Amino acid sequence: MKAPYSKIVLITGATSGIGKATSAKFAKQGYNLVLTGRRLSILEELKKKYKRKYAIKVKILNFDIRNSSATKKAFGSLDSNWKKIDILINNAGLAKGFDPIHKGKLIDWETMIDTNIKGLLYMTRLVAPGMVKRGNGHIINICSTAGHEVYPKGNVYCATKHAVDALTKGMRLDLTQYGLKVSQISPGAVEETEFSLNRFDGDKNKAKIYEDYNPLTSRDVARTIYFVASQPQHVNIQDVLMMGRQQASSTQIHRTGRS
Ligand code: NDP
Ligand code: 8X3
Repeated sequence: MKAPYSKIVLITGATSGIGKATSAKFAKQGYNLVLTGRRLSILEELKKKYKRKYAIKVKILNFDIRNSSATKKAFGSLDSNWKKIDILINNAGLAKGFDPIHKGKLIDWETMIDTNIKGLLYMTRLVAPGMVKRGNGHIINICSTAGHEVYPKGNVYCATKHAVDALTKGMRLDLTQYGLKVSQISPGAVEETEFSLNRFDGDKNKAKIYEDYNPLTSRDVARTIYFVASQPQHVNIQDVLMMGRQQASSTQIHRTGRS
């Protein structure tokens, strides 16, 4: 099904996991896409695939979102029509490390803060002024259950996601008066992502945390993001807190097997 008109969706962190699944969902619905990430070859593959399969237009922006000038330069490379973003999905983010606070690595803390908080802010600062000028736009931040509760050894990751929660609320307070919507999605554990592998620095054994229960899949989250984005103009879903059926909270997962 084609979108009602050629809306443009910018998705940060589209090379993997939730961002990639979300790009597939919006592509299928006929939206034009701006896809970002550091891995150029994956962005190029997605662009080729979506253009062929869905006849949509796709732009790719290849940059590190921790770098404010690289982010500005990448967004600035779009022509004026492509800069008119209808939906910004602030998804790029990660967890690094799983240590108690007295053993945490500074580099992990800096990576999470620079990506999850500062990167989200850089992108928003570039896209939001155009939305305000046009009196229209939707910002969807990817938060987490970790933005609503804190778990042992989650310290800094949880702090960055609490910051995302605060920023979603702050953005909404500032932008509603201009006709913008601001939403967030707060998922529990999600598989079909590189999240766990990144958190444990590529250690495949430590990253095996989904084998004895069914967490959410990246497609579950993508479907929910699309649902939030496709509500009637007068409706804004502010937050969706979602977990797999066997997860009750960050610390309570019933590892009773997979179906
Ligand atoms: P993935 O690791 O699969 O995807 C992360 C994406 O972020 C990749 O596309 C990656 O692209 C991009 N990214 C990371 N760092 C940077 C950077 N410095 N510059 C640009 N892009 C970057 O993880 P998920 O899909 O799971 O994560 C997506 C979001 O969902 C994150 O914000 C995460 O915190 C959140 N989340 C994840 C959950 C989970 O259990 N998986 C649960 C709740 C929330 P590239 O490497 O190409 O740069
Ligand atoms: C990802 C979910 O529980 O690993 O944000 O923090 S969790």
